[in-house]
Amino acid sequence: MRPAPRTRGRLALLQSRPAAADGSAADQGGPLRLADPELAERRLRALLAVLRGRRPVLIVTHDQPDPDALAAAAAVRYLLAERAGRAAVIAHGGMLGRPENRAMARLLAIPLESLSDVRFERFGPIVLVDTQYGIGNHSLPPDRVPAATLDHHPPVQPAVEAFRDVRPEYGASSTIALEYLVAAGLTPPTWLATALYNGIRTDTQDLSRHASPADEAAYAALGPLIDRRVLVRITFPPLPRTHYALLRRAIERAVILPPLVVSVLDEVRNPDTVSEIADLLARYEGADWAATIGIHRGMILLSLRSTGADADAGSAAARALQGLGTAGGRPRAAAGRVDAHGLGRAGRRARQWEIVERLCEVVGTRGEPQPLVPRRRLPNAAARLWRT
Ligand SMILES: [Mn+2]
Repeated sequence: MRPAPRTRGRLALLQSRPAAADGSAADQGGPLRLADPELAERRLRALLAVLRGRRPVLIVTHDQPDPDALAAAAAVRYLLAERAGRAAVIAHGGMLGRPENRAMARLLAIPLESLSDVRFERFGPIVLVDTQYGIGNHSLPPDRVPAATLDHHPPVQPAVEAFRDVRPEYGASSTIALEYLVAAGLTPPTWLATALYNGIRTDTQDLSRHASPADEAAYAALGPLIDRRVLVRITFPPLPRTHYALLRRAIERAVILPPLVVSVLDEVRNPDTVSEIADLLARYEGADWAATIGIHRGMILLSLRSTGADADAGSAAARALQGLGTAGGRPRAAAGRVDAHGLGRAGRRARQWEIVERLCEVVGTRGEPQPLVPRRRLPNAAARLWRT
């Protein structure tokens, strides 16, 4: 175990940081001051206490883990290794969908296992990261109760775990995880700092979306520690030819139903495609709402984005899927899913357009539907949504 510098009450992240030659990046950084160092230490002790034991810890993220989930999970694994001499495995359901997320795991060497390969009897306690027991976005079987949870999504039910640290006011689980490292007197190595920075960066859109003062402090403290060349390679990874075909299909299918732009993708091989296309459509200058809908393994997936001033994507998605499925999210970004296993191929496709129709209702669509890019005619289902 590496000895780490530690000062009580003033937990410095970057005490021995050399000054940057050009004085640029380093000026924005500085030691991470915890708002309440004693609380952070209490939380650290409580977390390590519930994770005591000899068998490896199982760290579980939500399915299709995003950069924030990957980074926070990697930080917990690092903390356990450094402070408890404890092995841990990070496991998730689904796949690493976005090319950016695959590049992150590869370039930062974050080891991941598929939850479906996990033999639970090999493991000791379970930690849920960036998700919670009772939230439908992870694949931990319900009879496996976690010992601990670190998350920043609003709690959905009373705690079942011995230790729960859920902070909905935070923009990223990475910020929460970093505070544990700091409380433990650990400075994240370059790869982990880069991961945490990327986690905060993506979950808060560069601190523009749902960022708390704690996220801002963490981001600033991490800045001088990261490898910016690697971060650029993660942000702009090489794309396979299939990716361009996918973009073409999504754009061709996009329909403007003012103030909404929506693309209905039908079957997608990769469920992250749905959120990726929603992010792309959200940049269309002529709409306040962007939605993407697709089908993956019998589930209909919805991603909703809002760019309007008072819009709330989370509650809009919940209203659109009410009685059909589950949804949740934040004012700018939300996701939902509808179980369509009972429907045939045609039924599933029709159900997607039923969701579009409900979205139109929720956001108050008016005016004639138009294709986003010129094409001979609208999809029939879109043409039928014409309303006066
Ligand atoms: Mn997150």
